Amino acid sequence: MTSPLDQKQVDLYQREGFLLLPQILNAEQRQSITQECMDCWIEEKGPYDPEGTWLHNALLTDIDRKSGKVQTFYRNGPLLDVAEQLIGPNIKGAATQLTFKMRGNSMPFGWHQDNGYGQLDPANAMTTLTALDDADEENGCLWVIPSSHLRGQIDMTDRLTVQSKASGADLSVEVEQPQDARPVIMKAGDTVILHGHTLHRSEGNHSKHRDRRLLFMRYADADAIEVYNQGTPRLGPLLRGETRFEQVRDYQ
Ligand SMILES: O=C(O)CCC(=O)C(=O)O
Repeated sequence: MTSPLDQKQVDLYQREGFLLLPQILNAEQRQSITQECMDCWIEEKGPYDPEGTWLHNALLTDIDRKSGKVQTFYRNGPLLDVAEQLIGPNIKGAATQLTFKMRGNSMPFGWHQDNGYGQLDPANAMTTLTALDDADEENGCLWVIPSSHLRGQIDMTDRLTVQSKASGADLSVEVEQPQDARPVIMKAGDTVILHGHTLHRSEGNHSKHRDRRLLFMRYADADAIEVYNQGTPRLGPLLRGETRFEQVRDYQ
């Protein structure tokens, strides 16, 4: 394995719970992935609908199954080496989705931990969010609370009947010290890596002319189980190393 991150980046990720990686996709790669993602989005959802629900306007799940370019990026792209460096030698893909905030969509997304949705054990899973557009405070960039992952998992047991974000379950939490929060300003093609316990949120997109589209891909330890699903393995493709779960080994 190549080690894409230097020690300073690894230390920063461990200390702050997030890490910005510039230009994981170059302009040409980003444009062609974006085009394919948009084709999938329009086919399934049509254009942004101001009357639509949050779910309708924000998420398209399993995008790796719909876009060949996303699948290649997810299964064989440079973020896999990052996952191996930060998680360990045995890696599976845990989820993909488009998470969009089109111009005019002013709905915020509250503070949450990605491991609050479909909680995994071990919890060292990481989310990668790759910007398909420049993202800043005007068009609804992410905000994070640095080092919030060090406080661990927020207990969601009383909130959970359905585990999946795709179900529209709102698992946002009240946060005591949001003055620590930092905007994650991204150029199109940059990727931010989030630890599964890092609290993050976004504001609405208040730009009249700019969409804010992100490609979400999550990687986990290949033996990670779903805590709220009787400890069954999270299904997803085995991407590196080994797993004790046959269902993951056989997953296509
Ligand atoms: O789309 C957004 O603004 C929020 C995305 C996010 O936090 C997530 O998908 O975990």
